[in-house]
Amino acid sequence: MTGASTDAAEAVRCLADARRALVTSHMSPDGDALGSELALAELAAAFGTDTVIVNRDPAPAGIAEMPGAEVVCVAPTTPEDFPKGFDLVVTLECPGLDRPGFDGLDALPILNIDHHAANDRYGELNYLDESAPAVGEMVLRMYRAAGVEPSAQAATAMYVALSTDTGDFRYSNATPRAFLAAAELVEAGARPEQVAEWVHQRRSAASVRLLGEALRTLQITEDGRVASLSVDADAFARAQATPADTDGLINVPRAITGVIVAAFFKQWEPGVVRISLRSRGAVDVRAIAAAYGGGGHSNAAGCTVPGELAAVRQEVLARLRTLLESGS
Ligand SMILES: [Mn+2]
Repeated sequence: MTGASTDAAEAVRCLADARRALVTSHMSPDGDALGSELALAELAAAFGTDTVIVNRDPAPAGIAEMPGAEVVCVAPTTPEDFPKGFDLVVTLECPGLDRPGFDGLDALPILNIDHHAANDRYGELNYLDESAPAVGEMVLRMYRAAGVEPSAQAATAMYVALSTDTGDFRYSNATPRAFLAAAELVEAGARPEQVAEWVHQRRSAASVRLLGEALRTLQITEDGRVASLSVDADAFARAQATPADTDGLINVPRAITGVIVAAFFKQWEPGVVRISLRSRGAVDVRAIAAAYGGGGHSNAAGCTVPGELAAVRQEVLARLRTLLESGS
């Protein structure tokens, strides 16, 4: 272990010295995971380093349309010739070595590239930068350090990483660094309108039907501060939807004027209710999630509660009202 470094040039040397690298990211990969992997693989190729990208889970359908994504292997285990046929593992966006969902990655030296505040520093080299808006931006820094120009395809991949991790440049990590990187990537051939199409215009019909089901359950407290939605097993069946189709539903009640706390309850199987919570300002919904064994951040948390939907919803909403009344 060599500790942590924010020096992109060191990461470049590590990648360039390798003969063949296994590149991976976290389970349920997002735009930053996939975009960073593809861009890193192109950079590696510029040094003559072969790469195999392996993820445990497929990427969301729209994001998987980005050019080059077809080279990614989705598999439950590392390739048969791992570790023998490789001399480096590169993990992208993985604060812990459990995140990729593969056993035995530590059989080889690891180049750990991440921007999460809490990273276990499990790598031979840990290229970490918590002020980076996305890991994709850290990979762009590697291109700069190496003096390599990204192709339009790699620029697109890094733009996907950057725009998804910053919520289309709306979150607090939409820093000057993020905009500078975006300008450079668009200059290199990334097309924001094309990326927005992949990210935002690829909803499943089932998810839209499920939104209709969920909206019928909208409840707003009398003071207007708590809004909630739910989806039960019947609603899933009517919408022909799966749990993945609930992605982003929590943002609907959260967007209502005056709402401080938003909650979303889903019951897919008997006896288990999954809950997502969002809040504004000093209201700490993680405390509620933690009381049920869940976790997250102060303004975005989740938990799984045994029981049936109606009763769980009532109980959690009562707790949320108490939380708000306690002076937050
Ligand atoms: Mn990220």
